[in-house]
Amino acid sequence: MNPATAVAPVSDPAKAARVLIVDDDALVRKSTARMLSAPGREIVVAADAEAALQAFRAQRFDAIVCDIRMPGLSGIDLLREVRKVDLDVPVVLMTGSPDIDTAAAAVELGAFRYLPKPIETSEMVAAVDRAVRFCQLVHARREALRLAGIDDSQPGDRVGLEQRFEAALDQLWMAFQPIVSLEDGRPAAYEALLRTEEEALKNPASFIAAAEKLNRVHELGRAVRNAVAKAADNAPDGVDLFVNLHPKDLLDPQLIDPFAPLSALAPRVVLELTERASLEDIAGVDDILAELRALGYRIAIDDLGAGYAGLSCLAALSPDIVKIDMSLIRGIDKDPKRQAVVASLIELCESLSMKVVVEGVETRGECDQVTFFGCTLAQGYYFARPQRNFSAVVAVPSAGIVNLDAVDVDIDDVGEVMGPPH
Ligand code: G
Ligand code: MN
Repeated sequence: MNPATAVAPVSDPAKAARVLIVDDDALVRKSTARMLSAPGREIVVAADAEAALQAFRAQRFDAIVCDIRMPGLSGIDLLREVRKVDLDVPVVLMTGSPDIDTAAAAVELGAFRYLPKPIETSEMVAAVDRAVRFCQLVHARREALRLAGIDDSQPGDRVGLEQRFEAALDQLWMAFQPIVSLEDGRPAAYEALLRTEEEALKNPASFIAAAEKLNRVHELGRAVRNAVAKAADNAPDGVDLFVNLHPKDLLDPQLIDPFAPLSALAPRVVLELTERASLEDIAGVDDILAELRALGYRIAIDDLGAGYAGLSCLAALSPDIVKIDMSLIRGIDKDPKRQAVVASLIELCESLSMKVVVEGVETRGECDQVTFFGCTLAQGYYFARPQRNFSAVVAVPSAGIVNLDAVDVDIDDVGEVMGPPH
């Protein structure tokens, strides 16, 4: 490749729509560029996929027109690389030898069109015109969402979402937040919270929504449980681990497999099921819960007070532990209504032999208030944020800051305002 000729703008760079043409055949490159030149369009040509990628990384394009068979990286390889960073740019593939494999790959990677050569000028122009308009529509829609204050960080197309989801799974890790004993200020347990380094799915709610959209909830659940089992080696002795379940996880045979990695730890694990989601659609939930208990797991109902769990759900779960949602705790020291509700919840749960954990304690006042109501277990930023390690640094009103062990504090600030938990 001669870098001087590999990438060259051949029309006015000040114009709006930018099209990248990639073909190893100089004649095709030239004729395609000529076909597509038009006022208001900038054409950039590249003689191979490597050069195209370089150009693509340097500037935004509204469409890419690319030959499939080229020396070095193929057009399919180029499309795959492009999709790793850009889920929207339309790619029109051209090929002199159409076949099932490349056509299937083109579909899978979200190619915009797959055109067998020779390609009529009118056909090429129409395909690229449409591609450019689509690209502009996607950008305009993004802009509109942004104006409306809607977060559109979730990749739109399935291929892109799948790739992001894969990357998120690869970079999955668990944060741990202590559940503190209000009696002695020590962590009695830790809740494991889903985290990933993948930028697009950094918010755990988006990560879970992606799993739901792609029908890969079980895969995510297994990854979480395996990661917890692995991290448990570093957990202090004697503390329990709380692990969030998606309702659909209940239908995964791996959950009740005695040889699954988490099953070995079942006696020290509490599985949280959120009150926000319905368990009604889960067939045979009673039997599954019984199997989980037989393995040694305990069950908690999460976010109590934030969902719609009726008597039947509570009775079916018969949770060992009830976690009171943070919306009931927020400002409880100044709010007689919340005080009345939480006090009676604590009393009722205790009369049913269910342990209570209050969630989302952020201030000294909130902590004092729930302690006064007889609550003995609490979780929240007031004590510690979710962290990479098993943080032993907690603050309690009686003792002030308790630093039990020297630990590297690695504060995790991601996704603190979330939808469904995990
Ligand atoms: O619903 P669930 O309890 O699983 O939700 C846990 C989420 O709440 C985690 O993302 C965690 O980071 C967040 N969280 C934990 N403690 C607090 C807190 O004190 N305040 C707020 N706003 N969020 C918290
Ligand atoms: Mn939870």
